[in-house]
Amino acid sequence: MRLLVTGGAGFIGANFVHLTLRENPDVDVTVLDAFTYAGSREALAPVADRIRLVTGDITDGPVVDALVGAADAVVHFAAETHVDNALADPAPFLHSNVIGTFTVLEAVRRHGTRLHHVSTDEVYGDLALDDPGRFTESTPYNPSSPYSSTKASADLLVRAWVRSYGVRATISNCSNNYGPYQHVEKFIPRQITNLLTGRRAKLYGAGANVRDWIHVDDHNAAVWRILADGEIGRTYLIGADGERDNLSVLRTLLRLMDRDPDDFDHVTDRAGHDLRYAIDASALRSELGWKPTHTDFESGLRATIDWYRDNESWWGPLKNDVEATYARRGQ
Ligand code: NAD
Ligand code: TDX
Repeated sequence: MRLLVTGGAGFIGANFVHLTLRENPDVDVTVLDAFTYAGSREALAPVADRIRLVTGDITDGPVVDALVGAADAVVHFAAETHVDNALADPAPFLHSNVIGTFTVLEAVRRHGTRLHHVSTDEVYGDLALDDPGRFTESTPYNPSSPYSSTKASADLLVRAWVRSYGVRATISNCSNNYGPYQHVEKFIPRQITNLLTGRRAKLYGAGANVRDWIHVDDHNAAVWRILADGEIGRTYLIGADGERDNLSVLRTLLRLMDRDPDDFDHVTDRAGHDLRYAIDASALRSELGWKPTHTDFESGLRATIDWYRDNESWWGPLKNDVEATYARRGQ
């Protein structure tokens, strides 16, 4: 199989490339990535001689057309992904997430190439902290932020291209990922690297917001199940029953890193901060036989801490700029 991976130099995409080459070594992988601030050549360095790496923007029609035409399937990860950045400047999110997905869709329409579109649970908005329910495939879209509204827009474009043009696409909406190569702007790596560099951990507001954590390899294994056996036109929710409030996650990190439980600062809360995400992934489990393997969150966090401790050369050069940006925002 000739597979095109957009955004393959980002956190989830790079882990997807590594997983693919580990488990399906015969797959011929091409990565298309614009190498924004979030793209990393180092993340792909260990497999550089086994993939084709194209530097380019997913809004570049001719480049996307040529690569899609030469592929049997596309897994579309490329996007702007950080909610706080979207609040500060939404324009790149419209560009990459909406126009970029449109460009990919037009190419798969022309070539009849199979597409899997990677999306987020944030398209469903949020749940009340005391709501017993979880998101399902039929939960109405209700995005809150400039990030999630552009991801929702992209999902709706995919659905329309399936219905109107017969594009062979599936969609997955996954909860919060953690693991190696996640950018230090995101919650878990930010706290780990703050502590490793002698800074204090930073919690938005009171830390009562709940996220549903999944290891990146479990997410990517689910993407492979959907790519292989998913029903065209369907949306699959991906989650591993990992709901935790931010304060609990932070306290676990502090304990695992031998810090005092109160060794953190409360900082300015995020505007419009979604309260709670929770995924019901029973369709994926029952229909496609997927189940997560990283079910012990604490040991997943311990491995992630070890990875950041051992890979300061990867994240160190990014850290000061990210923290300077947060400081300007009072976070
Ligand atoms: P990331 O920010 O780490 O990586 C994004 C990658 O896309 C980078 O390599 C970047 O260079 C590339 N990119 C951005 N704009 C591009 C463009 N216009 N053209 C080409 N490449 C471009 O993101 P991530 O956390 O790996 O997320 C990957 C995908 O998974 C996204 O679509 C995101 O919405 C989705 N997702 C993420 C999570 C999560 O917890 N991180 C959860 C659910 C879904
Ligand atoms: O320093 C911080 N302190 C803090 O309390 C940061 C960076 C975040 N937070 C909070 C905000 C959220 O409630 O932690 C939670 C997680 O924050 P992020 O890592 O920014 O993730 P989130 O906003 O939940 O979105 C993530 O999951 C869904 C990804 O960034 C998205 O791309 C994905 O779609």
